[in-house]
Amino acid sequence: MAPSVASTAVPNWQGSLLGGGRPSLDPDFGGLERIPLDHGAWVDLCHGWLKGPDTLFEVLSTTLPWTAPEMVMYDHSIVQPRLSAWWRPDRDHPWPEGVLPLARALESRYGVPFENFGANLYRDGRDSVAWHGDRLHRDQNRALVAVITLGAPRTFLLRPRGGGPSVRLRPAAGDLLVMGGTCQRTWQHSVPKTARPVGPRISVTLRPHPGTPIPALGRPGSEPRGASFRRTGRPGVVHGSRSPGLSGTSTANSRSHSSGTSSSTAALVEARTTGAATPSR
Ligand SMILES: O=C(O)CCC(=O)C(=O)O
Repeated sequence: MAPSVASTAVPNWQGSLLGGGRPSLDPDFGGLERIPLDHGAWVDLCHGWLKGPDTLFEVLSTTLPWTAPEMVMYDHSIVQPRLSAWWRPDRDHPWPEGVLPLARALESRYGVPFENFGANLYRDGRDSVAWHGDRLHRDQNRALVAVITLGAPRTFLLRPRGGGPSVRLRPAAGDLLVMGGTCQRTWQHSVPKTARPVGPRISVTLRPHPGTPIPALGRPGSEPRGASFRRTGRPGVVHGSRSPGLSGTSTANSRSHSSGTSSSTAALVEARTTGAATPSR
């Protein structure tokens, strides 16, 4: 593991006109679209789920213990072309400021605790992540991986593991993307490099702990709790065909996290309307 990298290593960061202010999330996941993929995989997209994403960007970029881990490629190791920080929060390793309310809101919607925190910092267009499915979740029939984008938009690609047309998404600051069903097993995703000038992007990733049973989201007639649920076959840009329709269900519950947090954490991100995203402890 490479040593920690100075968190001030975020070049060219400029917030947007509308991205500042106190972060608040939409507990109703308004406008959420489900993109059904082949082989039992799907992606949920909720544009503008988090208001004030620039404020959270500033907090996380300056407080997380960023590292540039090495990864083994064939017979040699290379430094990962992005910075990362991840852990499973507990009393000794608390949630980063502002992140627990996001995990709680996801738990409320998807019916399973999102206990593992990760973040990736793409400093500019040279940073990227290659095609992959999450290793820890590949053995599970179903998995959930939530990605919240802060900072600059970057292209996010998905392709079937066995080959086939790819799906191109472009999540922007405040957008929520959730990969579900068999997505980690039957599909791969990547954030490719770009030669265009782009500002830095942070992806906050939240996942249930590996091995946690995941409810079968998507049976017809029983949809996730408390939100409109627009079905679509058309993400921003699509290459190739996709399977129509949607199937599945969600059983929401209100299990609380056992992990610790600080009062400022809950204070930084708040539900935009009262109630649903309030921690249920
Ligand atoms: O940064 C992203 O949007 C993708 C993150 C990801 O794929 C990962 O960390 O496994």
